Amino acid sequence: MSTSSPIVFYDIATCPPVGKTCFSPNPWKTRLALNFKGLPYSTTWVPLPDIAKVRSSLKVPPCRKFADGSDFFTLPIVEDPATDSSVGDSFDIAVYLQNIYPTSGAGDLFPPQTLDYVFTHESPFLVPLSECRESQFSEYAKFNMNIDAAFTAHVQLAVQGFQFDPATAETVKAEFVRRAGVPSITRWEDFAIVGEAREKMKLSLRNMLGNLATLFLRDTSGPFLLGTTASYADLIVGAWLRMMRATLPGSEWAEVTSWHAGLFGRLHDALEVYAEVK
Ligand SMILES: N[C@@H](CCC(=O)N[C@@H](CS)C(=O)NCC(=O)O)C(=O)O
Repeated sequence: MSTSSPIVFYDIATCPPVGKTCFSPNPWKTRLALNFKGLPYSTTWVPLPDIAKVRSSLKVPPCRKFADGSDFFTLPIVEDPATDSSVGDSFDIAVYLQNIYPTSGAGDLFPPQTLDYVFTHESPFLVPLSECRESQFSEYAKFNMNIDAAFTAHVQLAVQGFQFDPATAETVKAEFVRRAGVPSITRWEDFAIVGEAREKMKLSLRNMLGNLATLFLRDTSGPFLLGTTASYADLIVGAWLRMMRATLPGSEWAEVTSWHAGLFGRLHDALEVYAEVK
């Protein structure tokens, strides 16, 4: 199989400089996985309001729905000319890369391991997460879903730090307000969480990471879940950490990296080798 035509990776355009401000966690999972596999690829930056058009033009069906049941068109998508495939869900992309390029780059994205982390959340999310489908790597699929839930429950801490592309920022903010569909949110600024409520959510984030840390402490040779061997499970957590680093005020990111004896700061930094934006 030829890899001469590079893969095209579609990510969401953010504030210039291109590639310095990307914060979307699911595209980050894909970027980390592509770099882990050492595959040649280029990034196509898609303005958020154009995602539905681009996804439809690539004939990739939506993989997420809004609470009202309507289609939610998302990125990432990976288009691979080598197999004439387009894959449009970050988990499916990682599985695809593993199946098509099993030994490339750093090797196995899905080494067998127990990933028994469960996050429980009382109230439903404003926008439901993708469902966990049957997968060849079901332990990882469940972990992905639980990690998405765990970080999504704290995403309000990050929202005011989203660095939108100025060309579409106002449209995007208005769309997010519309999607929230709750009377208490009529302007973008209403998403902000400040003061005591913010401190409470930070404590909850700290506790959530503390529970997650117990999995990382099974092998203390670190910084990864399997000690010195990185897997897609580390990339899933690492992608959300990238999002947090890009969006939290610097002093709060410093707090996050100091919690739990610096475990998550070390994980974030250890994944820097797979974080190049191409
Ligand atoms: N299950 C999907 C979810 C993808 C997803 O939710 N992507 C978000 C960015 S992290 C998105 O494209 N949002 C577009 C929007 O909010 O309009 C995956 O893992 O790829």
